[in-house]
Amino acid sequence: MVAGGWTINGVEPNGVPSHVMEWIQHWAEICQPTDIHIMDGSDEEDQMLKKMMVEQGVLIPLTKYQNCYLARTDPKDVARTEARTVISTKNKIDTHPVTDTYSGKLGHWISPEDLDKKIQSLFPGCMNGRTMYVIPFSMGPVGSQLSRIGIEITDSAYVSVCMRIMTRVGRQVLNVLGDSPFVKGVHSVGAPLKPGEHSALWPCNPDKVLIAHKPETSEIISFGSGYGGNSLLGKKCLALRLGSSIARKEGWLAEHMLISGVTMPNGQKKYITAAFPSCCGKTNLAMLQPKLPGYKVTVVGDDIAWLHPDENGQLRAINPENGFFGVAPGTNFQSNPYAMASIFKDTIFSNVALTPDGGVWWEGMGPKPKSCIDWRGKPWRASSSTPAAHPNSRFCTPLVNCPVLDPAWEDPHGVPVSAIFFGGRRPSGVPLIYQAISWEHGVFMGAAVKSEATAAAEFKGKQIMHDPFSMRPFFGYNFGDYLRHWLSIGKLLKNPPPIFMVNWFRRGHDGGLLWPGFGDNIRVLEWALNRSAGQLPASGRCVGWVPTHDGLDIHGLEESPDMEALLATPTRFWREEAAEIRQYFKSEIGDSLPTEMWRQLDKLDKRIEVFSDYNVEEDEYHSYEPIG
Ligand code: TSX
Ligand code: MN
Repeated sequence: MVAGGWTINGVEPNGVPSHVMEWIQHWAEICQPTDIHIMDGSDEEDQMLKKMMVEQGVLIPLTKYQNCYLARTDPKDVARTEARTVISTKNKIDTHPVTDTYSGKLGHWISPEDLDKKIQSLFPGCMNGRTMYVIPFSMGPVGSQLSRIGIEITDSAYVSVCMRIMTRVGRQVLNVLGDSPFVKGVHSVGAPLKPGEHSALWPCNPDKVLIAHKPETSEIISFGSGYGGNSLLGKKCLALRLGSSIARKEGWLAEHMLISGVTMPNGQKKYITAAFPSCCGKTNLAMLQPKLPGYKVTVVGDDIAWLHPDENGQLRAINPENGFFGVAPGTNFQSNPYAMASIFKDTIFSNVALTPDGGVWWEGMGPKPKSCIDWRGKPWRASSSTPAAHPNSRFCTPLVNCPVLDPAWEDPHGVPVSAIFFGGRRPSGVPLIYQAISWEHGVFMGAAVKSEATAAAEFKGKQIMHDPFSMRPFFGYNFGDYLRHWLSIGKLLKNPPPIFMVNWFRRGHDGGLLWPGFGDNIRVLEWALNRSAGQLPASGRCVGWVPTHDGLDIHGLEESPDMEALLATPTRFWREEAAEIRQYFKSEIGDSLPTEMWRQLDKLDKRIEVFSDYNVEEDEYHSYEPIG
């Protein structure tokens, strides 16, 4: 019995460390749940929770598949809520690089006092009529030196079953924890029930959403939203926002990156990491089906990488996650055959369409069904003008389902990193691939990443937006300090992995895409890995090292790509780009920007003029129709 009158799982709790019990009790007294359930992570528990949610109508069993379910969210709770996501530090400058021209784009700051007031106004009684689930979870293999333990309190059973997919959940985590500190996550959908009152199928409180991080005390507070990115606290909140802050203190990096193994025809295997903003196909690249004979790609992770310099000065990566939380629309047997082979068992879908045979459908999955039930639960016909699945609908699937999961996916020491990729969706000016001249130049390239706007966040329309390191919504501390930290990590590495920029999305004068992408991207990875092995010449240009005219293997492509157009570095474009980056650095980062970044920008300016004779001009900035 916990003081205050709660029994746990209906019994006396045992084996739960006392500092954990005290913390649970503290929040139970504030939130006033009906009962408390500490998750053990067992199959029986999982089935019990799913059965309960099916009876409540929260989950719909997908009879076409094995152990798959559909959840439909409230239409007001379909994505991360960036404007309501805050970091709380004593000093604003520890969160956001500038205080005078503060835009909030690189993180919203709130004072600890103001956050406390908000918590006190939101949480008392917020779990009335609900069960409080306690989820002990490990980010990274249980017991690995590189892993971190968190505990999430939530009043959502949906969150509990999704956390069990996305992280390692169970009592073994508490055994490893012992009396050590842990990351404290508190989540409530913010929809308490009065006695006898029925819950909404997707309880939430959109007007009062708050996603708060306290890096100074390792706490996460999430209120009002059940959407994954806001409520599965191990993912963006712990592994990226708090993670990046912990990593800075401890001398490693927490990044928004996929990790994949690439086995070459000679049998050699190299691991790569890659950071792309949303809508660039990170999950598709992570489990690429290569279209060059003899190549094999295996996946370690598709979203988050924790990168540690080891004692030999080698950078090593672990995936802190245990599952894929992927965007469904656009996923099909051509774009991502291995995702399609993963997601039709043990998966929780959110906001996809339900087909009459108990299956799922989404835009870009394949032929339209004649009719189905759309993500809002309304009848939908092929002639309907609204999408059947929400554009941000998701599959939540355990990594072990993936047929090309890398054998070292759970290696407690991580995998060695041979190359780091940045990328963006750039319709013009940016080559298919180029290589940084140095680690410092690579850090500059990461800082200058831009991409056509995202669907996952709340922005509308197509705009080319800055998304440095693809981390813009996920920085846990001052971006200027983050850049300094990246520069210092480079100095710890014996042979820093080469850094590349890729762009699958360049368009020609006619507006058509210049590169086939998908499985043919292996040709680009091949070039990068050969470069990193020092086996290829390259052409020095304003942006860095670009493939020579015959540098990339394009044999066997159905249509011969215009390599000249794909690799061009037009002078007029790059003058404008460099000036725009300078403006961005000045206004958004200001005095926090490391001097090395100004130096890199000056060097880029110089190279643009020195190499201007070599750079093909693009006639006009063309307009184009989006495809697909
Ligand atoms: O994921 C993508 N990748 C990486 C794949 C490993 N996408 C999808 C982005 C949205 C999530 C791509 N889209 C890629 C790509 O390389 N390239 C493109 C653009 C493109 C779209 C369609 C075709 C070619 C390129 N061709 C046809 O549809 C026939
Ligand atoms: Mn992501």
